[in-house]
Amino acid sequence: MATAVEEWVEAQARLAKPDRIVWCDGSEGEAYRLLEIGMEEEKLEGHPVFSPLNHKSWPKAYLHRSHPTDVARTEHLTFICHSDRAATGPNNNWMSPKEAKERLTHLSDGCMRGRTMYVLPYMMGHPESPYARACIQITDITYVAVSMRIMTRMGTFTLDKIRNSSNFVKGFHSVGDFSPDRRCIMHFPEENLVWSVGSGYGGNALLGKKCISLRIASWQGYKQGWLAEHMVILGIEDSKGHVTYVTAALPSACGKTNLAMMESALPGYKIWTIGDDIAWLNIGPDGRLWAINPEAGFFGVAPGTSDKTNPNMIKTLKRDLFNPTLFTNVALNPGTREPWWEGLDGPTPEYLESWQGRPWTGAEGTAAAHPNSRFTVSITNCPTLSKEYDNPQGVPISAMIFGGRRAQLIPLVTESHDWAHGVFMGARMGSETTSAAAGQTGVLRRDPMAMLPFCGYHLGDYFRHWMNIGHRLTRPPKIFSVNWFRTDENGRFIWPGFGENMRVLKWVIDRINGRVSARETPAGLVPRLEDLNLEGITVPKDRMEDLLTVDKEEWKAEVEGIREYLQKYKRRLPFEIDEQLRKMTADSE
Ligand code: GTP
Ligand code: SPV
Ligand code: MN
Repeated sequence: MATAVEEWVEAQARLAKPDRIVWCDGSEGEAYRLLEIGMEEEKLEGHPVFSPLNHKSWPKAYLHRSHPTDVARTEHLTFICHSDRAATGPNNNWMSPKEAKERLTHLSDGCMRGRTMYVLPYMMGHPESPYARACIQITDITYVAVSMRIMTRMGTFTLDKIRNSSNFVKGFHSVGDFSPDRRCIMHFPEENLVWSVGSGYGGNALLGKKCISLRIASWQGYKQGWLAEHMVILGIEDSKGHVTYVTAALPSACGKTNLAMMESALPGYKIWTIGDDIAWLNIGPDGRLWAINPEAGFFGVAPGTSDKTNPNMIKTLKRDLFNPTLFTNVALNPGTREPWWEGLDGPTPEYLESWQGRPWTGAEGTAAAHPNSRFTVSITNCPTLSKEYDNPQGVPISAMIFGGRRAQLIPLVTESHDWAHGVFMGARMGSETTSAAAGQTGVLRRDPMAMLPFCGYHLGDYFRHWMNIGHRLTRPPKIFSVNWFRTDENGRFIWPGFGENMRVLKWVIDRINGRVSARETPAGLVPRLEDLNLEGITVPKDRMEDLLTVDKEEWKAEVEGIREYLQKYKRRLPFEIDEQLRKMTADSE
């Protein structure tokens, strides 16, 4: 008798009509066989799906060039298809499940003709974790199959977990004809189903990531009493060897990966990496919040990654240990077959091919690597990987940090007064947009908890859910906000960032342990300058003061912006958020 998984896969095959079906076992050998197929058989815009890079300098590295219109998440083509439209909120595009299925059935009918359908059984989370989820994705491109092998725990053990139950999250993926007109990423939270056609890009196509581990999981968490968040998880070891675990939510391309594997500029401190993008948070029997990283790899932004900014990532990428490493839409030095991107160490090679494979001289005024070019690499290659990474229970969280990219106003670091104020701090976050999503960059948008594009239900209900989680925690983490991105009158970053961010994390730990006091501002509690370790830092003292000052007039405008934005969620906002809004408005007058 066919299992529920087999029945589902067969039904998808009847619709998509692939020439053949391959059930993947998730072995490393299989990943290399798929790479061979991608190098020899599959073509995309005339070039192979994969080409090998220089394996002397970049072991196991392969280049993938995407379709030129398929380089970032497309939020306007992303839908939540819930039977109750009101449940999805103004923060999501909605389509009725019936209409969405009709559209998808039409787009998917015969979409795999002449192609292979790969069936990928994988776990989000350690298979032994009570918080893990079993998932099945089908796809018709080797790029996605290999990427999923790197990004998740893929293997037949998943099928043993599922057995004959229907308790698995389903993902249908086809690149279709890559046309943006026939592209859509649809989520069916009531059916544990994601259906994505027309894109091969990360967040649109590696369905275990944003689609399942955030949009579907956030809805499950809402129903079941836990949180799925766009957060890094890291351990901070102090000079006495004590490790404090914290999470941090920053919007796309705002510094999560860099923070997760930072090389501390403060002697005696060390960062241990657990996750760089997604955290699942459950309340433990001890009344604390415990975090696991459901993923098994990094899908990181290439530009700006160097030995100076993120030496641990360069080491990860060059390590000859587990799995192939993929580079997507970076530039290529055709002479040496080495990948290149803006911000990489060393001189710019004389001759480069752009991310689209065309000769590049720099005269074009455009970047050689796409600004959202990325690498896909196994987390197990990371030299700072925490020994707790595979712990099925996760790690206990002492602080949560919200951040954004703000050229003005928002202080380097701020602490909230309590849980409700902290949730409000997350809810009011704004950030200037980046190239991780299609559309204009550098525009300020409100991005509550860095979850605006990823919360699978009404943000008003989400804020209430956060408040409820707080009521159930007897030892809640402290909540902070950070901003690494304040600029001077010439548009240059004032704060050096990267490894120097350790100075801010140290203050966070000192506050957790009650070692230092803090100063009140309209935005919350900020450090006294003398409590920050600034030894060896080049930022002048008055500039440092600026980074910790909240301009009253600018803050008033900010308060107005926040109020206007949160108005959208009005009827579903929890009363605690209303209270915080009132208090903030009164304090700013
Ligand atoms: P997603 O993978 O899209 O979720 O992005 P992310 O939040 O992991 O961002 P990532 O760490 O990849 O950083 C994105 C960009 O911000 C890169 O170009 C980094 O070089 C830059 N960046 C990261 N941290 C800092 C920092 O502390 N200061 C400054 N100025 N730039 C930073
Ligand atoms: C992000 O955009 O937040 C990413 C990359 O981490 S993607 O997987 O495309 O969502
Ligand atoms: Mn992300």
